[in-house]
Amino acid sequence: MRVLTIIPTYNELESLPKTLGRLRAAVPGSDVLVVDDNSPDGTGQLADSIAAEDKQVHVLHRKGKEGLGAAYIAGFKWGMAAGYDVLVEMDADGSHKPEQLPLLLTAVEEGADLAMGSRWVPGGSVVNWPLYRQAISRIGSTYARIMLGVKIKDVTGGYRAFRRSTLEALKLDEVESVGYGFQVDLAWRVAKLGLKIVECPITFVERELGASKMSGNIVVEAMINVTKWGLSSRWAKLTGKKDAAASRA
Ligand SMILES: Nc1nc2c(ncn2[C@@H]2O[C@H](COP(=O)(O)OP(=O)(O)O)[C@@H](O)[C@H]2O)c(=O)[nH]1
Ligand SMILES: [Mg+2]
Repeated sequence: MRVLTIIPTYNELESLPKTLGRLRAAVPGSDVLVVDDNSPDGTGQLADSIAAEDKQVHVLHRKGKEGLGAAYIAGFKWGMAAGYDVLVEMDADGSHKPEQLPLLLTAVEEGADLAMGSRWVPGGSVVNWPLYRQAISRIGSTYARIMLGVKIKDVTGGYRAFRRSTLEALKLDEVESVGYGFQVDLAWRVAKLGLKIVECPITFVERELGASKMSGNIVVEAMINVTKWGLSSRWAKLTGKKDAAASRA
């Protein structure tokens, strides 16, 4: 299996080299694509200098900050065009331990169409994560689970390994959500296709360096979208009509 780990970056100058070093040591077989949104702090240039020394590291430069979702979609397209079999999502800030990537890759090897790192299954945990962030994550995941009828425990999590065929089955160009909404959107689309999703327990460690790009707007957008998708798919079931929101998948 040819594996590409995609790392989106926005102002991750301090974290990126550490995360890259750990990833290359933990899973030397995985190539890496850094997707930088023209970070003002020079993360993109730093990534270029690392890529110049390491043939397995690549950098995709984007014009400006367009959000996590847009960065991942550009990264997925790049990876699919380059022929990778598995495409991994990983944060730059060290929250997703590179040392736990083999758990996700093994799940895909054993048949998962999407392996998701999960904080909220037995064995999963969070370290140094503020209580309010834990509350947002748990409440958001529970709400999405009920609204959308998916079984996934950690539906906003962003440590994932997609089988290439899974991404090919999704209509990536129709995905517009950002932030957490993007992660929920993708997971829901995979679930609706009836593909095999496996949650693997991970230890999520709060970043030690740099600042979070999470904002209240991102949380509100995710909540509104989950409500819209959930209501629209219920309405479609009740009326027997095709679900406009659901049929996007
Ligand atoms: N390219 C790109 N990366 C982003 C953007 N927003 C966030 N990221 C990256 O996405 C990852 C997760 O963001 P982070 O701020 O750690 O969110 P948190 O963990 O929820 O607090 C990090 O690697 C960020 O640098 C964006 O607009 N563009
Ligand atoms: Mg983070």
